[in-house]
Amino acid sequence: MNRLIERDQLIEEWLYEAAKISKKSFEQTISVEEKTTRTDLVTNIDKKIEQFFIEKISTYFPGERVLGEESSKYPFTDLKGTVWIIDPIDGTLNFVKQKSDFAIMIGIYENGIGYLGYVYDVMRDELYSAAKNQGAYLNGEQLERVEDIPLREGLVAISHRLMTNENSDEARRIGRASSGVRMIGSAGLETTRVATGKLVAYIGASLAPWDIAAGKIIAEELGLIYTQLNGEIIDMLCHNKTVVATPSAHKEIIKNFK
Ligand code: 2AM
Ligand code: CA
Ligand code: CA
Ligand code: CA
Repeated sequence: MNRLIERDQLIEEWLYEAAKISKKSFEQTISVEEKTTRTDLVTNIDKKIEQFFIEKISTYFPGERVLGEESSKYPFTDLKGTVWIIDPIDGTLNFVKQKSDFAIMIGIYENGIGYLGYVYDVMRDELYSAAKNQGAYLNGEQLERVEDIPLREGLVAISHRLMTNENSDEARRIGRASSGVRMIGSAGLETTRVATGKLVAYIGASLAPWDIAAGKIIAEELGLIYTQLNGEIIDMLCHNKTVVATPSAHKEIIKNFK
């Protein structure tokens, strides 16, 4: 069997198993800890899912590195070789407070270049995936390239932190120039909304590689532009202020942050 298809099938099986761990946890008491602030949380389930992936990868793909939000030393020094960038639960605040709107995400990079990306919206049972130069898929159905809708004709998602802290004047200006602002609270799910044309852009405050890795591969396969907010390419070794958008919305948004 083709090695890529084999790898893809395994990853999908693991994602469904990880999703079961997350859903099963709703029947138990979840233990929640604060990391840096009262809104920066980690639960025992984030850690359990990340550990689950690390064990699978070391068994099936020994020698490939894993960079995971809850277990890796950050910032990273390089992305040499095959690197799995994992966010075990994207939208932990939503997971804890809403039991929905969270995603499990895996991006695989080869010497820094995105090669496979997965964003699994657990509660909607929607698996977004992409392989470089082979298109993006939703539950196995190929997604259409996104129409190049301008900012004024579309909805934008702007991160809570950007809206309430840094750059809030610019963020408000972009909001006013759009058809409306929406906030979900999961960078991965906001990116998949742009990927399906429901939003024209998502602006992230200070996203880590695991917030970006999977969604960026999916977005780029569909003709979207994913960069830093000043228009520079994403630095996958550190935090970035980000924008993922249609080409015309992207142009208009970065003008505001240059
Ligand atoms: P997380 O849930 O995996 O931490 C929330 O707006 C989005 O920003 C989520 O995708 C969240 O990912 C991400 N994020 C990154 N750093 C964060 C932080 N320090 N506090 C809250 N959310 C953060
Ligand atoms: Ca987190
Ligand atoms: Ca995240
Ligand atoms: Ca996370």
